[in-house]
Amino acid sequence: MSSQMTSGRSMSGRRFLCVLAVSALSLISAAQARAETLRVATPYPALNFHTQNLQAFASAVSSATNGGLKLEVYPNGTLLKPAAIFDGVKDGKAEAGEVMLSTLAQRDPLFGVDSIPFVVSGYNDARLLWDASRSHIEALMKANGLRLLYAVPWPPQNLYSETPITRLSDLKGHRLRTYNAAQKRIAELYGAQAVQVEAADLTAAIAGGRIDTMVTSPSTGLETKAGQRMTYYYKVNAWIPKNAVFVNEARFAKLPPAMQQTVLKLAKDYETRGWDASRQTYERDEAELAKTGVRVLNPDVTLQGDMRRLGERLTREWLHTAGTEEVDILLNFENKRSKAN
Ligand code: PCA
Repeated sequence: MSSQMTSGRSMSGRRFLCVLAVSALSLISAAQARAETLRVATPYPALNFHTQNLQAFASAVSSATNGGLKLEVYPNGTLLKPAAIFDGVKDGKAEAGEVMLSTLAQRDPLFGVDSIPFVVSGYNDARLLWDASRSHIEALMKANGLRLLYAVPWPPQNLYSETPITRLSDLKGHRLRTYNAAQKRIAELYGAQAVQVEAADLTAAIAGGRIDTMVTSPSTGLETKAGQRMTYYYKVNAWIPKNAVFVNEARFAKLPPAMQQTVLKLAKDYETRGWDASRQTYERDEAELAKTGVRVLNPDVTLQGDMRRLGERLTREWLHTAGTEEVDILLNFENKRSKAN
């Protein structure tokens, strides 16, 4: 009797545990069912510092929401082709994306404000220009159904070449790799052939000799083994372009409000981290580039003069296509800069 009771008690105890386990499992699967996933498309390689910052942002979002929100990062244009990311996120083919802002300059000159040559002279200037332009870019994204999360700069853009360049007219006849409208204009002005190449195809384009000159960061030069062909590298410091990470606004609005706040707060943190990473990457990658046989050079006085004139010309041209809003941004930037110096 007493043994029956014991076993009866233990049976009901076991049943109780089973019920507990089953309901715990169903709670977990309900949470998983509720877990939100946003796919993030980026054109850039997994090991690039932008993508690593994005991955770290995604992990931070996942931890802060206890796995409730997952950002799945697809590097190298694997989810959407680089040129299709902006429209793809707008149209809901991916929930979020990363693009370099100036690749969108043909849609609106505002997107090209950070790639007018020789407007900023370094990271501090780049930061002031971002302070002056951020709200405008945010509004422009919003008008496209997108929510800006953060923006992080590439290191300064320098000139690579297979042969020495002492003046800009030396670009004549070269195959200049281009990634935005400003670079196409430079090719046109100096009689170079513009060859549009996405970052994901750049290693092959260099190895295959499709291009013999380019303007990009030491990071991208290193990642694409530029030094195997282009052993001249001039620190012209042409501009500091930024990548922006954004999400489809309608999709974002469907997330629980607390989750939205978490994402926006972390986006701020990862913008700051991204800027720091960019500065550190610049120094490090330029030193690494030199080790691969690239001659890291300061531009000749003639080249410097040409660059200054090019900057003035492209600023004028940009202002022609721009409206009062764009002019205001540059004035606001100049004001901030004169106060800072
Ligand atoms: N690397 C990217 C964009 C700017 C940069 O430094 C590229 O060359 O495509």
